Amino acid sequence: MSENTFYPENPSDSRLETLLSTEMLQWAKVNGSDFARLMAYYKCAMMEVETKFNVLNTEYSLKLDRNPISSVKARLKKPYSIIEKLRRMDKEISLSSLEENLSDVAGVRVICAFQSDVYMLADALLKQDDVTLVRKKDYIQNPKPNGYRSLHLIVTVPIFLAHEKKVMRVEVQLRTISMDSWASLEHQMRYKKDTSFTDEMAQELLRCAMLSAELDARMDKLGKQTGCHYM
Ligand code: 0O2
Repeated sequence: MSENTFYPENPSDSRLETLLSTEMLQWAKVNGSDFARLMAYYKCAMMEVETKFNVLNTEYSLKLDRNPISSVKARLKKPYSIIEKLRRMDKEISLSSLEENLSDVAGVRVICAFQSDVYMLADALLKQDDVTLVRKKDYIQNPKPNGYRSLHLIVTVPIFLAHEKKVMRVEVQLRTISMDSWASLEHQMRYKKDTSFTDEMAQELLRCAMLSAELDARMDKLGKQTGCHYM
């Protein structure tokens, strides 16, 4: 993963890029320093959540004698993607609109060993008294039609600045290694420009997602039998 994104940048339509960069230049002239400050707040919130998971991993590794978290990745949405998403949502391009309409400016992805770890860590995070759940989407219990699985949480956390406290939204994606491997390959294939994605390919990808789900379920069962799970 590059530092600032979950996935490598997508190849994009050059006309859209030109259009957006003109708009971004105008926007940056008016909002530059306020935008930088807001992004710094999101970055702080992202670091808070990342730390919370690192702390939980350390604590659970003592109880379980293994690491429930394989890796934690964090990213801030790029200005280009922020404007693109606001446009797609038909929302105003402004700082207040960004704060109001986007929940994934700060993102933390937690890759877990077992599927049961996903729920154990989500519960532990949501029990913390400075974390508030805004929205939960369980794509593990209810996978997307293409087979995508992950647990998505939108939470708010406070950040403590020199003279004020701000409450910021962060998107948390929790998934197993197997879910992550499927999602990252699917993402690469979806953005492959020169090949059209046929229905047959989509069906094959869905079958791969089902195999990955079966693998997670069987590993979870083995994990239980071998005493890997937290009781
Ligand atoms: P990036 O670079 O990962 O941030 P919302 O954000 O809730 O307004 P939406 O689309 O309802 O909009 O959010 P949802 O369904 O919770 O999913 C958003 C993110 O989940 C995506 O972010 C992906 O990271 C991931 N995701 C969702 N569906 C898929 C999928 O089918 N395949 C893969 N590989 N990832 C998926 P972004 O903004 O696409 O990018």
